[in-house]
Amino acid sequence: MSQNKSDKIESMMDEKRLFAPPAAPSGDRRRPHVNGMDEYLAHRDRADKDPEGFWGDRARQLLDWFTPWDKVMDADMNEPRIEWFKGATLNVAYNCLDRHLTNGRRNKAAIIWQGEPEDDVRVLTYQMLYDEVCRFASVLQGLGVQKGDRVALYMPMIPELAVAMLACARIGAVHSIVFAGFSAVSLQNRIQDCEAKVVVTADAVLRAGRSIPLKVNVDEALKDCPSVERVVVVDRAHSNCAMREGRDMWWHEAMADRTLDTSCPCAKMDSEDMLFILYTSGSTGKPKGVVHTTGGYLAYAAHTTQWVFDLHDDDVYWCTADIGWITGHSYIVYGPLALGGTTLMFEGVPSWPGPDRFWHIVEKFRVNIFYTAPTVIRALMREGAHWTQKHDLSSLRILGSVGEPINPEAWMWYHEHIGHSRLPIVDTWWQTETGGIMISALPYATTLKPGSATMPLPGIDAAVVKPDGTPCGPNEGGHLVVRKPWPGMLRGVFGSPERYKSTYFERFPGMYESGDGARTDEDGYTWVMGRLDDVINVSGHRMGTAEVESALVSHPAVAEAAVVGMPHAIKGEAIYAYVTLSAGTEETEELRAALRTWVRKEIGPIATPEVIQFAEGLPKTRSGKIMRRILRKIASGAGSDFGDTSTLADPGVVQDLIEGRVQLT
Ligand code: 6R9
Repeated sequence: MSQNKSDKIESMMDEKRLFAPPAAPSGDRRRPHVNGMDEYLAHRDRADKDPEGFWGDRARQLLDWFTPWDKVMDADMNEPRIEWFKGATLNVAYNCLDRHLTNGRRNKAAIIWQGEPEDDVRVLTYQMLYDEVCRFASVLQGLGVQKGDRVALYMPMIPELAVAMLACARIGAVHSIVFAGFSAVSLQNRIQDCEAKVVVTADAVLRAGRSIPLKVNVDEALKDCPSVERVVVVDRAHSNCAMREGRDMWWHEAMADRTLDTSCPCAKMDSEDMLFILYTSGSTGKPKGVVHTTGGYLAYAAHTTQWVFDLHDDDVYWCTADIGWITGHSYIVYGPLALGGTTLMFEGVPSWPGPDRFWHIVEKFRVNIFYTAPTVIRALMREGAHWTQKHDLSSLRILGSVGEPINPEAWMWYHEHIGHSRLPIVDTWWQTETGGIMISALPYATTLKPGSATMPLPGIDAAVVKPDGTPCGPNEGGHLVVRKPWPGMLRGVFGSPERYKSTYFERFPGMYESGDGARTDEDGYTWVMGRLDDVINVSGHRMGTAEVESALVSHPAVAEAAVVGMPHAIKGEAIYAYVTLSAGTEETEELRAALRTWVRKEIGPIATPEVIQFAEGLPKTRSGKIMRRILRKIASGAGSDFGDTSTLADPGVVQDLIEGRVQLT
């Protein structure tokens, strides 16, 4: 464990402050969905005793099904075989759109979009969003996209992205969203892996006052993607990107076709049909295509959105994530829209044109529920609380946090300056693989402890276990696992059943292994410590060390590379790379800069190493395994206390590495 992590844990170990939940808002219409601890405990009790009854009821209450299921759950995590709502049929777009046209929400704002330029605001009512989705679903069908085909979405945060997702869901196509900050190489790998037939993109991304070309990356990626037949391009920035005749078409032209079938019927999907693939970093090799299916995922997204954010019909709800990550999938698009909520979608960055961008938007749209990441809080905290005081934040009711453990200092700042010392903060622990929130407070029920995600949601059997799978005692650190299946869990790693099994279900038979370390305190509160595997959490985003290493060694000057996480005040963790150069290559500042650019280009800006240390050799065991524990220690500034180094082939390298340590400026 790195210095950073142990510091964090120490400060969290001392954390004793308690914050009671606020009184419920008055009025029947605003009665919290889970009102008080007694209701919470009743749900938990029911879910423990009768999980199928509990989840069946929730799925029936929250979604419209074309045909009912034969069995709520048929699962065995040993195999693993996971099926939820077996035999039932439904459609995700129907649940997010069609049904709201006749239940009184037709003219309600489904999406409020704030573009980066202040005046770029679009509001799509449920009717308008429905019309757009039907049109684009017809466009996709016209391009030959059929049920089960994969469509890659590589887009900025614009409403067309949500439209494209729902259009895929409508016709049973599987979307695979690639974060627009990823490079052409990353895009290419993902398209190749899922064999997408169509790519939807935009000419450029508007970000921090600049227009960053995007379509060029698609052109680059498609040099070696034979599965892709057509590309649809949104003209976001009027940047005159190149269009390839016969392959590329403009979104606005395709949508203007008056012969399109604007009532495009919903495909009847089996509950276990694939809804989307989302790639995420693991500890080894290439990113994994996490597979989510229709019924269980949507039921779980809707269920958690309703309970954790207490979403009501007249709320304006804002999750600041990018839809390129799972948080945006579940908590900007699917969860809120399934519930008929109003979801705010934002293009841009928190710091431009000023560090009060978010607070300005909260005031502008009277946001009630605000969900963001600790890295954002820390960055804005550094700019000073006076930026928050310029705005009326009194509309806020609930605050949320996701992506990494929130350190108590950031929690307190969030609570005092954004929550005016009265709002609950739901710190939500979950993963791409879990589909939705797993461990979190419920805003009107749970007493909070800053830095703890509190307790598993009702029906979620999360536990901290020892390496042999038996439960840890109070405050004993161990592996965070889930011992019972839940509807939102992943159903596979695309194209790789072995990797699915070995990554999540092998080490602890019959349980789901999260890869995170945690402890449970004497009150049953969970404190997540971070990854136990070789995954770094940079600004709340997962980055596999193996991915960055493989990008580095693909550079001709590099012989060997080892990458670890180092503590970083804003990002939580940053990337520290140790690089051994090929014989005869000189260690220069130019090369250092070139390697950083190289990684950016290979993977994307989030993978850029903060520090590159040139090293003569790496600390290896006699069997050739790099001892990352030592590298992590050195990166975090330690000069001694390296634990047992007796298995090192050459103990001398440690001292050399300490001497060559690069200080952050
Ligand atoms: C939703 C998301 C998952 C990893 C996860 C853990 C870390 C996320 C957290 C948290 C502590 C929280 N993580 N939320 N750690 N407290 N509230 O972030 O998914 O991108 O797959 O990352 O993020 O380490 O394993 P994903």
